Formats: sequence, C-alpha cells, structure tokens
Amino acid sequence: MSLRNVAIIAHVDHGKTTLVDQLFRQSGTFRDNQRIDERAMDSGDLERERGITILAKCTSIEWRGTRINIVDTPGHADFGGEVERILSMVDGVILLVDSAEGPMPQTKFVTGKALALGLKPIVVVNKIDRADARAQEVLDEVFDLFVNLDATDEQLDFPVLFASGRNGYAGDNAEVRDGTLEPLYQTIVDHVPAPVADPDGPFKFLVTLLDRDNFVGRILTGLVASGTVKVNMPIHALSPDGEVIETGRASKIMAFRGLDRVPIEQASAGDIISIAGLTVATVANTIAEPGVTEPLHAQPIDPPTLSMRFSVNDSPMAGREGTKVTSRMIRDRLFREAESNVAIRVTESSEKDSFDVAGRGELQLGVLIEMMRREGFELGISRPRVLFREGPEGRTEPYETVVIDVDDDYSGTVVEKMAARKAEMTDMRPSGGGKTRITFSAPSRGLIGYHGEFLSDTRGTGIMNRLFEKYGPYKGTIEGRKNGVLISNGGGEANAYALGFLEERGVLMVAPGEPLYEGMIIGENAKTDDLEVNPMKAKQLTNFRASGGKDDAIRLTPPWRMTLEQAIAYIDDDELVEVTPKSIRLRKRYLDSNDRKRANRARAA
Ligand SMILES: Nc1nc2c(ncn2[C@@H]2O[C@H](COP(=O)(O)OP(=O)(O)OP(=O)(O)O)[C@@H](O)[C@H]2O)c(=O)[nH]1
Ligand SMILES: [Mg+2]
Repeated sequence: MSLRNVAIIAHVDHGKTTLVDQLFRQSGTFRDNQRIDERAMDSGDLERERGITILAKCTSIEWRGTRINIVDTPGHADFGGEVERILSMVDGVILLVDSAEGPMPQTKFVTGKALALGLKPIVVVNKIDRADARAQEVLDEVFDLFVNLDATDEQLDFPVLFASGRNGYAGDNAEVRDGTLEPLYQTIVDHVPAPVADPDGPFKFLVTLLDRDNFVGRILTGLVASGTVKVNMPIHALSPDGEVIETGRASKIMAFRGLDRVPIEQASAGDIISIAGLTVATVANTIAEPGVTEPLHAQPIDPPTLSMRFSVNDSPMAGREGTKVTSRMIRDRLFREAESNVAIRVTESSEKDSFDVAGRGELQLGVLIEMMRREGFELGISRPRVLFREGPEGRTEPYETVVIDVDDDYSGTVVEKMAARKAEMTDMRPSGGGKTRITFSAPSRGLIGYHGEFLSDTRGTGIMNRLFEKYGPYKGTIEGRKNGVLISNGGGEANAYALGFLEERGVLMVAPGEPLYEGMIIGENAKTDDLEVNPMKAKQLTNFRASGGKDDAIRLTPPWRMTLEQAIAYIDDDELVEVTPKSIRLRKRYLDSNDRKRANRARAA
C-alpha cells in the first residue's frame, strides 16, 4: 500500500482537530455504528474542557489504497515546543488559515519551521463558511508571509484549497459551499511525497512522542527511518550522542487506525508507528537493531523562557484535601513529566522541598499544575519568573510578539497599558468592522498577569495572541501589581459580620464560613500597602435583643474567585498560591507576621 505522512499545522483554533474529525468520517475509518465525539482527537480531559489541543497526536486513515498518517498538532504557542520534531517526521504539511482571521503569530511560527525544513505546504483557507470570511485577502496574506519567510520558488507555488472543515467540504475556489473533502485527500496524495526511507538498511527509529499505558507500559512513537522491525526483535536505545541507554525487545508494535492503536506484526521504513517493550528509552532517542551505533539526528527544541517554583504545601491546611503531598511524590511526578514533555525542564531548587519547573509559558505550566491537582497533589506555587540570560552584552530577557484585536474604542487603553509594561508598538491598522489590530514587541516579564486586566479593559471583547520572539536587551524595572492585599491575622472561620466591615477596605476573596489561617490572603486592599485584618471577629453579643439580628442579614458581594492561572499571575514575589484538589488559596510565603517583617527588612537591605 502506498503511504503518506502529513502534519496539520495552524494558529490556535483555526480548525485542525475538527478537520481531522471530518477526514476520519469521510474516509470511512469509523464503523457506521461507532459513536464519536466532536474533536475526537482531543481526548485528554483538559483538552475537552478547554477545547484546545495540548498534545500532538497521530492517527491514520485509508483513502483509495493509500494510507495517510496524520499528525494533529497543538496551535497554542505554549504547547508548540515539539512542533519541529514532529515536522521532521512527515513529508508534507497542511497549513490551515482561518478565512477571517488570516495568518496569526503561530501561523508564522509553524510556517517558518516547515519551510526551513524544506517542506512544501498545502495551504487550506479554512472556515470558508464564516459570514466574515475574506478568503482572497487571506490568501494574499499567506503568500506575503511565505515571501517574508524566504520560501523557495517551489514552496511559493503551493497548492491552495478553500474549505470548511466543520462542514466537511473543500474546493479550489473561494465560493465552494458544499461537497466533500475529496479534493483535500486528492491533494495530499498528489502533493505530499511518499516517505523516502531505506527499507533494506538496518532498523532505525527516532522517538518523537512518548506516552504510557497501564498494560503495555511506555509507548514510543515515531518514524521508522530505515529497515523493518518485527515483534520481539532485539533492539537497543541510543542517546543523541550515541550512548547505549537500554537494550531489550520490541515486545509490541502498534499502528494507528483511526482513534485506535492496533497491534501489528512488523513495520517498515517510512511508517509512523509505536513500539512498546523498553522502560528507559525516551524522546529524541534512536531505537535500532543492536548493530547500529550511529543515532539519528533529533531536532533541538526551543529553550524554556519561564519558570515557577513548585514546593511542598506547608500551609496549616496541608494534607487535608490531597493525597500526594510529599516532596518525593512531587519530585517523581515532575521528573516524569519532564521526560515525556520535552519543552519542560525540572531542576532541584536551592530552597528545601522545592523544584524549579521551566517551560514555554503560563498556560503550559498552568495545565501541568491543573493535571497534578486532579491526580491528588497539593502544591505551593510561586510567581512565574522569566529566565534571564547573562552574556557578553549584558543581561537579556525573552520578548514576545503580541497581536491584539480590539474594538477601536479600546485601542487607546490597550496601547497605554502595554506601554506601561514596556511594550513597543510595531504596527497598528484597522482590521475591519470597527476593530483595530495592534502588534507589539514586549518583554514577557511585563505580560505576566496582563491577560485578565486586558479582558476587563476591553469588556471581554479583546483577543490577544502571544508568541516568543527573541531574547533582547533587559528592559529594567517593570511596575507590578499596584494594590496591596488583606492578610488574615489569625486562623478560624471567616465571619460574615467581620467580612461586612472589611468589604470597605477592598475586594474580598473569601466567603463566610470558609476556614482561614494566619498569613492567608483574604482580599485585595484598595490601597497599595498590605494590611493585616481580623476576618474572624464576631459581633459582640453585649445586647441580646440586638444579637437576634442574624449574621446572614449582612449582604456581602460574592467573593472574587480566581482561576488557577489568574491566581498565579496575580501573586507577588513574597506570595504563594496554595493548590489542592479542591481549593486555590492565596497566601503570604511567610505566614507569621514577624517572619514577614524580617524577610522584608532583609530584602530591603
Ligand atoms: N465556522 C467554522 N468553525 C469551525 C470550522 N472548523 C472548526 N471550527 C470551530 O473552531 C473552533 C476550534 O476548532 P478546533 O478544531 O479545536 O481548532 P484547532 O485548530 O484544533 O485548535 P487548537 O488545537 O487548540 O490549536 C471550534 O469551535 C470549531 O467548532 C469551520 O470549518 N467553520
Ligand atoms: Mg486542535
């Protein structure tokens, strides 16, 4: 059977996973009675909840005698760390571009990587059914993008289709509004070259993705670069420097068939498959027959730019809601994550029972924390820090390209706020329908915590896209949070009467009856300094008749409940987010007020 390996790449939400669904359905990959969810490839809990792809995944369909292996990739920049490795596994890419949004930062990023690897993209102007589609213009923008990215003449001669992935049709003109995806299958078969792989050489396979299965253990996925692997064949794993890491057998070989992985007897050069049987081998290793000593080249990964400290939860409420609370458990879990998630780096921190976890962004680390709390972990999380570099030209820090779409009315506020965060505006243009598209180059440090503010400044209508740009000159001090916080001066239950009074001081984050502890943050102070308060204080029962008036007669504004990501972006350097399976609490790092004063004095000195 002939074979094609193709990846789908695009900016976040441009419709990759939805298109894969339709490619499945129309190829008859599903049995007629098989019930399938929308965006079936987004199989992780968090992927389904958030409607985004977090992990790249492989699948395979059969179309008129050709097997097409498809890799669905994440569009969000935080999860794009592996995209380069994935691209080196395929011979072609389908570049999706939303017919209204046009090329966005991540479109540029993935296109740049694909072109640099010499791939010839198939461009699909997607969501052509949108009422605000401007397909022809978008196509021109894509062409300009290719030119800017130094595409070769051959690459500039890309095939174009217009499609609605969700409605399941594609065609060669922008007026197409029905039909099937037939033209897309045909274009893949015609334009994506068959894999060039040496079937007669020794067996060599580069591990690109890693996952685990309760029954078969570690599953290594990648492209067979040469030769054939058969079940139970002896194999060994080589590190990128050629060191033998492990020897064993290919106890199971699996191929992708729709949403499933099915066992096969053997696999040959050019196919994307999974191998089980090894216990140590990991991403970027070469799996080969024992005679092979030369590893395959593994694409380097962009380095992490942001780090957070994960510590054992040492709050007075530690261990009440979670089951995984020890330093050893946290350590094992983090190192396991770093192994399969190439964009995450874990190091033992200088502080006791703490680990520095570096990654590509707040969302990526936020997702990791969210997964851990669902598994039963409790953690103390510190404010994210960007990773500086010290070089001959002094200190540099990560910058991002930020593309913002807002209603014209809000553009002034946004420009002002971004300037305060030391961002430089590089472009501003009307984008139609009373909206403006503003592009900035901004130090990542200034962007931490801005998204929430941006949404409230634009009444929820603004759209912000961020992408790593470069390491550039250090921008100096950037002003952080302006407000101080309200800190509980003791432990106990939050009292409605006390909270009623405290509401005048600022915005509260707790409700009556909630357990509190000394040093816990219970609200935001309207002023800039921190304030210790007593939220437990009950009404004095001096007058019995007056005390008949019940506490619940007090009308409190509902407390400000932050999501995990909001909380992480909110806290200051001397604060932590306490994360448990049930709760997200904000606290001071030093709970005791004297310890806090001492630490502040030490910092000031
Ligand atoms: N109008 C329209 N909407 C679409 C189409 N295809 C997908 N969508 C919608 O666009 C949203 C994003 O779709 P996904 O398939 O998850 O996009 P994605 O590119 O996989 O997103 P990430 O994996 O997070 O980068 C969903 O709400 C889809 O229903 C289309 O052809 N037309
Ligand atoms: Mg997706």
